[in-house]
Amino acid sequence: MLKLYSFGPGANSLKPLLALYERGIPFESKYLSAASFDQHSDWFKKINPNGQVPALEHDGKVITESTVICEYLEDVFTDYPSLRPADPYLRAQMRIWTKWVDEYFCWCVSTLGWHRRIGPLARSLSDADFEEHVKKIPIFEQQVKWRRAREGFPQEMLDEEMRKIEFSVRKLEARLAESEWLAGPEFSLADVCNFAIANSMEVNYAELVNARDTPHLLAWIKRINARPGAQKMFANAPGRAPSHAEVMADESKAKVTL
Ligand SMILES: N[C@@H](CCC(=O)N[C@@H](CS)C(=O)NCC(=O)O)C(=O)O
Repeated sequence: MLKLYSFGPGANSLKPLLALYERGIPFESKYLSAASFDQHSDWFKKINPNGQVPALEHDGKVITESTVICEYLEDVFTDYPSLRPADPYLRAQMRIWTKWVDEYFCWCVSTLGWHRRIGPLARSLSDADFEEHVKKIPIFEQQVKWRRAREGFPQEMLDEEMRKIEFSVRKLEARLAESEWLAGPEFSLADVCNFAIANSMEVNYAELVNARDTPHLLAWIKRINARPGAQKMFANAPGRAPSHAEVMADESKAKVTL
């Protein structure tokens, strides 16, 4: 039994989703709604006590951390096409890129995402409802992030994160100008994990990611979107998650099919 809990094909959830579709590994997909705070519900915290997606359930065991899940799938499902280069040097390059996403690229994009999306969601709640939700968040740092998003991140923090995003975009563009894929000649987990964060940048950071300034990055995003695995993943994605107001107006929308 292989089951992936995720928010659907975006950010950290996209990494194992795309790896599974690319490799053709059969699995059961369970989508959670961020707008309904499913990740902080008691039933999900029994699966991942951190209250975060993605989480993989395999034969009664739970694996968390998006990049670790991708590596686990490689270690266990060896009969399927691999997204890890066989050559040790190229595999090391792949890991340098996945580590970079997890430790740098993901964080700056995440802060701006929380500022733009989670802030309005958090402010749409009454003080009492907000405090009720925060109590259910298991990671202290995430509680702080929810509070910060609600009250507004300090401008100097947003400026610094934007500087890091610009640096990240330039770094990806430079690498993709010299190589078709990030870790070398083959499509690998390096591409999967960076694509998870970069895919929406043409829309969310159009001033940085566009045909004039980052033609190679844009072509790479389009190449990955055109792959059969990605197409299948997006075709099977859940519809737009209902907004918090919609969930409040109609409780049935808050339910997740489990
Ligand atoms: N390091 C973790 C981060 C997981 C994470 O940040 N998940 C986000 C979605 S991309 C989440 O569940 N956010 C909801 C929350 O923290 O309330 C990973 O790579 O899996």
